[in-house]
Amino acid sequence: MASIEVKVPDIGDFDEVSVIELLVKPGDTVKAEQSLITVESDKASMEIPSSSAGVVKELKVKLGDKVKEGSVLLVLESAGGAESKPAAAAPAPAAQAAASPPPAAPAPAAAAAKTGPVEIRVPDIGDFKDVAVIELLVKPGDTVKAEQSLMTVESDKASMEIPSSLAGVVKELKVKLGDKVNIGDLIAVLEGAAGASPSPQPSPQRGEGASPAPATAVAPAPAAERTPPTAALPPHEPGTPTGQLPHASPSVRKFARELGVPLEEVKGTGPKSRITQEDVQAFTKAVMKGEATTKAAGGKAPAGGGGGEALGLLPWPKVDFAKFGPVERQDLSRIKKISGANLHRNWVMIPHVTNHDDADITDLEAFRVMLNKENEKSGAKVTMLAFLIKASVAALKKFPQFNSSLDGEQLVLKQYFHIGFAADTPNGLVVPVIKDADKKGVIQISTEMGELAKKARDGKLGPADMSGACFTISSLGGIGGRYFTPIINAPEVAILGVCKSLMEPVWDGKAFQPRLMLPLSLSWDHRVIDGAAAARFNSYLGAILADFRRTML
Ligand code: CAO
Repeated sequence: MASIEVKVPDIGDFDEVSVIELLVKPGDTVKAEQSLITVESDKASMEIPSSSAGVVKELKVKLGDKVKEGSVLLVLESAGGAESKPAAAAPAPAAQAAASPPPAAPAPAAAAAKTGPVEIRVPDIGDFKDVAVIELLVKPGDTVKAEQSLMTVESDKASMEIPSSLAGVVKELKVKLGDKVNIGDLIAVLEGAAGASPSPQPSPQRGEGASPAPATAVAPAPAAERTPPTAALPPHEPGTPTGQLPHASPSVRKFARELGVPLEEVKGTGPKSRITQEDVQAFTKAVMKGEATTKAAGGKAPAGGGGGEALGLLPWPKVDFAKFGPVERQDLSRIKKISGANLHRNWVMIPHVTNHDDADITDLEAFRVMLNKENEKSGAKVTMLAFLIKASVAALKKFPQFNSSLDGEQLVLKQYFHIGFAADTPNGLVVPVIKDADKKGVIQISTEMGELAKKARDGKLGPADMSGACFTISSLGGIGGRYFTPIINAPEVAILGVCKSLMEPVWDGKAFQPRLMLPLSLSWDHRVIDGAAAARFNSYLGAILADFRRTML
């Protein structure tokens, strides 16, 4: 067993590059030529391969580190020992690229650039032949600065942007997406070119600066005036593909980093599923609209009807139901579509907890029946729901955090008491609102509820009828059932579900007594309310329903 240090090979002009991805970890077995890390400059990214096979003993770099030729990347335990050589001694393809002599020189351009149109050509891109144009970063009519990137080219393993050596206006683009280009190929014609960057000096190290050399500018001028091309970043073509780095150009990576977008979560729509700047923008928009969140944010929250793929779940099953028997398809009603999307958001975004309890409404129901008898002639019917609204107002007054909404890191405590009630209509669920329920008696509340419920059934509720609620009651008491888990109607922080009251035997300390018990289900937002407060709220509500005189205390 021999320990060997794997170092950054010759990476051409690049002084310092950032480590943007670690492709191996201690304990991994790597083959010779297998990519170890990905590094990136302003303009290009590339993978650095291992010069030897072995087991990774220790990583000497971490994400964000700056490395340059000769920096130690990791220590390998080499099983073969002697046959392994450090990268510097056995140049990786990158190093080989850097070592190849610059191709025959096109002419210098700077001097001639100020007059007439200027041709911009592909500079020395090392060993790379037939690299594909995967992104055009300018179009005819664009004004470009010297050093501004004109296009991105890509080989199997590296991508790089080709900058312009001159400032000017793009008159004509001579390449299109998917074209294969080589050193010296014409990229574009610039007009009014001026401010040429200093002619890169030919040198064994291929020019200066930490970015690929500017595309060679060639004025249609005598060949003698041409300058030797300078080197682009010499990428490598290691034999073992790793495929771990999202497929995107350095400028798109930089853009994504600036926005904090995790590129590995972005779906590329470019050639070969390449991630474009538009893909990053679309991803950002989706997150802003709440249609997606990053994995780091705890998963996705797709809008109503969103696919489970965004949550990392299996896609929704697609079944041809007609295979199993006759079916009929119906479009969802407008109300169902709207309420569905809202319910979905609320269910996903609010950490719900539901407390169940029972309220003894024996005396209250007797009172209600008596009232209704008294008012038989006038036709004004008092409903249990009206009492529940009044009781809820009393509980909201006692526990003000239930009458609040979250606004960022603040709680908005409301000093008004507007109570929504869920109403079942042929077209779906709606929630009309009884405004200022604290200022109204149960008879008035019952009358208003009857009017609003009729409007709801007739599809005549206006936005004003359905807005401003502080707390909602969903009553299934007229239908049946015992308990359920109502979904909070955001931005409210709690909702009360009510089911059908039943006569039950209740132990009074001496004997079982028949009592009319009303099942209550209170769902609350755990970001705002604690379990103990919820239990107290329910218990207080029950006490009021058992004896309304308590509201006077
Ligand atoms: N226990 C026992 N009986 C009850 C009761 C309860 N908790 N609540 C109501 N009842 C009785 C009423 O007294 C009435 O009986 P009578 O006709 O003998 O007087 C009967 O049930 C029907 O009441 P109702 O439902 O018409 O009236 P309401 O005031 O209770 O409710 C409204 C009005 C609009 C809320 C209701 O019609 C409705 O739409 N409920 C459905 C709400 C809903 O869909 N919630 C689920 C939302 S989540 O999908």
